Amino acid sequence: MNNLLELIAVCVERGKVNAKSPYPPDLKGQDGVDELTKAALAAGIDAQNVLEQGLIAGMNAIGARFRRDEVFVPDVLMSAKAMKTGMAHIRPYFQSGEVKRKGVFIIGTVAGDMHDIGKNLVAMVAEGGGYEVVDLGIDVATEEFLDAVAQRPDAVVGMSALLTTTMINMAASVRAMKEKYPHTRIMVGGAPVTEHFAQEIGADSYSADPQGAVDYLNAVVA
Ligand code: B1M
Repeated sequence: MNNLLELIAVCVERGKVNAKSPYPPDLKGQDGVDELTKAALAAGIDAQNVLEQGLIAGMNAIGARFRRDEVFVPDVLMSAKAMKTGMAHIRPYFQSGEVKRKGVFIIGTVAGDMHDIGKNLVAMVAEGGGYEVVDLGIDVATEEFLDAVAQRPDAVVGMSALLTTTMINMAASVRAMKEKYPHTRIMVGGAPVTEHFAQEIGADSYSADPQGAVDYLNAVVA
């Protein structure tokens, strides 16, 4: 049984979606996350364990390797695709309440900024880390962040900025959020953002990469 969970984790880490998928070449013809997740559930393995010890373990592994520059953006995208295939089998268990997510993470790229590749990676790795992700997209106005928190008051908020010009908008959004919802935790990131800047604008945390974002979520939510 544990062997199945380990296989799921390896397939998520390697981006092996299903048996038909030719990627990665050395796993061609072998079952992927799709078949293995189905098999694990059919074998009666607890869905929460399939999620945590299989799918999330695999995403954590790829997130850590990405942080160490051992793999690149396309590798993480393939892992996220594989993870999604497995999540489709777990979804009914979320709906029945049998499987729980760790918490809610609202994320968006700040106003005026259209860059979303990094933000999407953070969202995928956070989802892979066991969080429900509310992705507000790009060019997110302060009001949209505030509205999202009004609907999900327990959420942690993530803001991404890729332009030095939109870092100013990030500062404004953080300020407004802290005025209206002082207890809401805010994490910021994006290429020009620094730890120093995060502190200066009153954000609770800065993360340089997706795994750092998940580490922060685990520290404050779990
Ligand atoms: Co733009 N762009 N761009 N661009 N673009 C940059 C950012 C730039 C550095 C290029 C350059 O000049 N060398 C420059 C910014 C300069 C500056 O601000 N000082 C720039 C510019 C100027 C512009 C335009 C103004 C260009 C123009 O029109 N004249 C324009 C702005 C549009 C707008 O947003 N209003 C523009 C447009 C675009 C495209 C649309 C063409 C495209 C975006 C496509 C898309 O995102 N869908 C684009 C791209 C692709 C880039 C570069 C080449 C790559 C960005 C990227 O996706 N990196 C970029 C140059 C570069 O970085 N080499 C550039 C890969 C991604 C995985 O990394 O986003 O840093 P990153 O995310 C990382 C971390 O930062 C972190 O995790 C991710 C994974 O490690 N992270 C977080 C990100 N968000 C996080 C949030 C967190 C935690 C971690 O917690 C919440």
